[in-house]
Amino acid sequence: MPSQLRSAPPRSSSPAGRSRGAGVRSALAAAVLVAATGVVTSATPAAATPESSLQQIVPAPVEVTTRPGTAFALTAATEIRTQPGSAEARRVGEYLAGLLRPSTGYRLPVQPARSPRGITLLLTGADPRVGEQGYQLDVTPAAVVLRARTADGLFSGVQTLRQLLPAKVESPTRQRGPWTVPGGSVLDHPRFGHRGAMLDVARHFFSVDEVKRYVDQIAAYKINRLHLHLADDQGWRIEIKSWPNLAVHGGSTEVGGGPGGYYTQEQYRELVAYAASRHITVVPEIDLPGHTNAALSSYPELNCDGVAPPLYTGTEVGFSSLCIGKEITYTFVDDVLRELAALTPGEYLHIGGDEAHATTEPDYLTFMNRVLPLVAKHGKKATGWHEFLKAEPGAGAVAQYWGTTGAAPELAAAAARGTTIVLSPANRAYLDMKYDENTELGLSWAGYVEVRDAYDWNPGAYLEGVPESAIRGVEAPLWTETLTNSDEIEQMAFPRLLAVAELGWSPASTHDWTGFATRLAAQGPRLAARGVDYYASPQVPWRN
Ligand code: TNX
Repeated sequence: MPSQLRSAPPRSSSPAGRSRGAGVRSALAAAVLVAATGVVTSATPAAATPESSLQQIVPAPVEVTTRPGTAFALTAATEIRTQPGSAEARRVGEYLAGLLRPSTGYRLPVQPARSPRGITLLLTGADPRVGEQGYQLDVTPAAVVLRARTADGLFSGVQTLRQLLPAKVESPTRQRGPWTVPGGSVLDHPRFGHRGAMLDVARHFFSVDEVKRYVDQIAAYKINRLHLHLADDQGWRIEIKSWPNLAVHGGSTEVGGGPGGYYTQEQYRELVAYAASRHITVVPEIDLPGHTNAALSSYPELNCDGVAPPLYTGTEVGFSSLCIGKEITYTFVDDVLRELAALTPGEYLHIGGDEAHATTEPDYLTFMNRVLPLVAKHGKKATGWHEFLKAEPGAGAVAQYWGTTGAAPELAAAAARGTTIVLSPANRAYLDMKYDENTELGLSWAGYVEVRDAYDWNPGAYLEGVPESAIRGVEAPLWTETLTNSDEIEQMAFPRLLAVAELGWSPASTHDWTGFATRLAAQGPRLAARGVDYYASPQVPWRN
């Protein structure tokens, strides 16, 4: 271990009032470091010694081969070449160029590949082991060649490639080179198909631009699902044309009484398209039948007593329920799901189902048994918080586990029926839990979640009696009772999101806390260069 490793976090240079996160933007200047792994030891004749290493990638790849002493140099003359005839590959090439142009200042023209020179993105010739989402990356002094079977795979490979360039490549402003990529190869593919992040835009509303910013950051770590929690007691955030008051009234406030807001259908489509351009599928959630005060406040007829409650700006859960016995409830849900399905290209609609403490058990079952077929009627599959398993949704449904023990017999029974599971254990994956007793933001009902807690568990063996084959993947939810802007989102999400991303992507054989912490340290300057004010956990040997 290099002697400059330290166990204390770098001190914050953040403005007053932002002390909670120990912001580390200041670390950037000092962050241009030689890799800790010692792979690259001598300068190459062709290029300067790379600052980055194939051993530092997050999430850890399946197979890495280093070729010490060799490197590729990105220069003003470098071109990006993509699979001839593929618009998708070209778009990934344009995305890569968009990442590299601001800091390098190079033109990096994107054109069809004729020969593998410069940086070449191909949909042919990949090792079959890469599967549908993986990639193969070869870096020689002559070229960087990225191969995959799909554009998803190329996109993931691009995320690896950017980590092989110096950290300052992430800067939004022009930096001085050299821009050297260490020589070697990567063969990579994900452990799980679902690598999710959830953002609660209901407790506090976040603008389209704030959500896009989050999308860009999660995409860098190969997250491929964005679950948007679009409706809760405190706010309804999506325009529904057949029930306009949901957004206009139900979206008009948030926790603490702020102005709230909602996405027009056009804005939501824009968000979905933006996420798709980062190879991320949006999974929209309308939480039902509880967590519905904003809807109940918007339409008196949805209440059993016909009286609309006031809007709610507190943070209690479990006090609201749609009226299970009224037919109009199902007309309402049908309309909402129809409109949402039409706006959402992804396969899944999330119908919530959690913490329905104000709904009796028989009513809950009645409700779910009416609503599950509505999801199917609109051409989608249902996903829900694990409580919805009480209604025994059919094979094809996905349950999202948010418990904290892993002991959940109903999950094992559901898995045996063909239900698959996304894991979001609250004491591991909840990004809104405080890191420790000094964290100002966040909650602590599931305990403190330090970086090591977020990393040190095995999704494949977490749920008692559930085989890894029933696990679709992992998801890190970010609830926003205490969070109001991108800076606060980032302090809670980073660096823990990287832990969950790695659990979702990397083979179990790479799991090692010390190794992860070292690789995470190398991500610090990258996050900082992107302007992400991450929490400098004392568990991570940040280098500065
Ligand atoms: C539980 S876990 C909730 C949310 C809260 C969150 C706060 C789950 C499905 N529901 O309503 O926002 O805790 O951590």
